[in-house]
Amino acid sequence: MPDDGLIAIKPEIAAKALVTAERRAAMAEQAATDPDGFWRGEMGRIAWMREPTKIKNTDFTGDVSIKWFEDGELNASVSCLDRHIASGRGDQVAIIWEGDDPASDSKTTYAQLHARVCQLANAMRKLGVKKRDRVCIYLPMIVEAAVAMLACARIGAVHSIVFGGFSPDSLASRIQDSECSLLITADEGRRGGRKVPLKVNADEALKSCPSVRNVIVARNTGTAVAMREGRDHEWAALCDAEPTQCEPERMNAEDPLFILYTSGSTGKPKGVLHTTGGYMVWASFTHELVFDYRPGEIYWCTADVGWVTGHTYIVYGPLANGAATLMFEGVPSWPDNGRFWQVVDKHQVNIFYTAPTAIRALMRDGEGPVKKHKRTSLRILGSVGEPINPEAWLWYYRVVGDERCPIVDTWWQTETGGILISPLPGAVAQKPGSATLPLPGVTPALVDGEGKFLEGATEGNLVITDSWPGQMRTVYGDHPRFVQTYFSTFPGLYFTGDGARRDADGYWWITGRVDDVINVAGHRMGTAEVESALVAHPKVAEAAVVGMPHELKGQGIYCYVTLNAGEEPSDALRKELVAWVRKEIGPIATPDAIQWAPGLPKTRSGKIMRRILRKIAANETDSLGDTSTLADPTVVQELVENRVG
Ligand code: 6R9
Repeated sequence: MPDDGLIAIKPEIAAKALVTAERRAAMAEQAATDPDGFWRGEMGRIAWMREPTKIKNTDFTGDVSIKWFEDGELNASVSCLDRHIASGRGDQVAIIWEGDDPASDSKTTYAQLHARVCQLANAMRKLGVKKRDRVCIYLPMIVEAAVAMLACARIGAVHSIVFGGFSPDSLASRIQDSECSLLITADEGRRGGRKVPLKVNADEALKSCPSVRNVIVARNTGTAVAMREGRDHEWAALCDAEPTQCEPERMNAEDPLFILYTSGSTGKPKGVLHTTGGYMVWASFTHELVFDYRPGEIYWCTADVGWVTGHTYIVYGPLANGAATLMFEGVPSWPDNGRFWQVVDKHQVNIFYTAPTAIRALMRDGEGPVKKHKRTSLRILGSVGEPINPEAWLWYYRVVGDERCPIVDTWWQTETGGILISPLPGAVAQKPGSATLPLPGVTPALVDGEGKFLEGATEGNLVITDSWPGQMRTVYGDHPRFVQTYFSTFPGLYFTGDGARRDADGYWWITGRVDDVINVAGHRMGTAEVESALVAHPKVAEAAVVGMPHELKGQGIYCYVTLNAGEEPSDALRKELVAWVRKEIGPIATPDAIQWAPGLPKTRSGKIMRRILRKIAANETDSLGDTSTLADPTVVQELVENRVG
């Protein structure tokens, strides 16, 4: 089959699909011609305390202002909990938790989850946490993570989750940026049989975080950890005696729900801010449509709640839709590489959503570990985080899904709040490697370097021409940076930072970032962050970091390092620098290659020419292009000769 070959919509899926091709077309048409009418029709998917009368009020020009449902009032936790209980679904399972250790699991019903959320919310109020206060969550993949998110939402506090794999420094800078007053963490996390010292990391981070007045510590592994008197509280001791009811805060639709830090091409990670009404509508809408979700189905997204995928598609989307959402603490390869499929059978998972990097890693081990498990419960398979290469797509489709399950390749970003481009299982024929078509209400376009719209089958910069309810509203504390980052490259358009191709059928193929952001195993990283970690080392004078093709991770981290005068390159120093970056940022930023660079290719104005460095890292040294504008073209030859790998 050619890469572009269509895989037809499955008749058995289409016959029962929530959204058929005709319905999708009608929705897209209405969303385009009458957005207010369309979204007024969709907003009822969440619970409002006061129904909005104003729907869309957005402007991508000037100061950029994005408001949806602006006079509506609601509480996100009510949409995820109370109303399901009110409609008699309190005893239904909300969260299926599967531990890192295959022998440990648990089920939490909607009623139980509601009670735990209320208890924590009451405890947080007693600690003085108020509406709009920021709360940092640094937790492993345990039920407490969802409880903490929803408890924040309950009292109107803004959560900022920091991935448990981040270092104390990364945690500290995120806490400082949004001046969190409370940190919720655990003694330790577990991953692949190993332990992650969360409380130890948190204590280290808090040395430079004076804003944090209280710390709540969940017991996970039970390891003894230091507890500072007056600041640190045991979760159970704090919550167990609290009432299991808690009055939800009335929030305006545009009040913030959460901040999530993400990497950009320059500077420190940005605090992406999402608000309540539009985000919740988008989370529910996309979760239901893209996964063709039906009440009673078991749904599993393998992401970590530390990433946006975990926010929207483990917690808010599935719980808003009353789903049973599976939370997995472990990794795909432990105790063995059949773990995903063993969990699928054990919990009879119907919808499974993971990342290409996991699929590629499992593909390497062949069909055996997959075929050992039945997987007959599976109905829909999803992919997210990076472009999925057609080989991995086909393997996922044939081996994991037995050619029975449609694959939804979902393109979106932390900034977009939820999925923007993806097939709908019963409405869009698929092409391996293509995210296919935009969801109703989403208007992608391609522009050239000058911002001129490109028509027809072509490739260019991916922009979105108009707002959708789940869009980020600002960069926390820095609105000018929001405008500058997303709306200044192509004025009046939201620039995604991605490149894309549109084929003759109008299908979208995301080609990857066109800026200095790299995507390592589905994790976004700014090359500037790795560079600043490297130059912080006392022996390093200068560093340039680029992405390089990597078989499993999609992209690997390739670092060019210039040492201070008098310092000698050595294998020991190389190892030291790798360990240094891991410590500064976290294990996800582990460099894959370090090349000693006596000089870097710079223009006469001193700009590093990354285009050349990318080519060398990718071993495409016969197509380096024009090097005549370099201040010293000879450095290129030196770098080519001493390429690593
Ligand atoms: C949800 C998430 C966003 C960047 C995005 C793009 C890449 C995500 C993709 C994809 C191709 C897909 N990306 N999904 N590329 N096909 N289906 O991953 O958010 O961590 O902010 O990353 O990831 O490059 O710009 P985030």
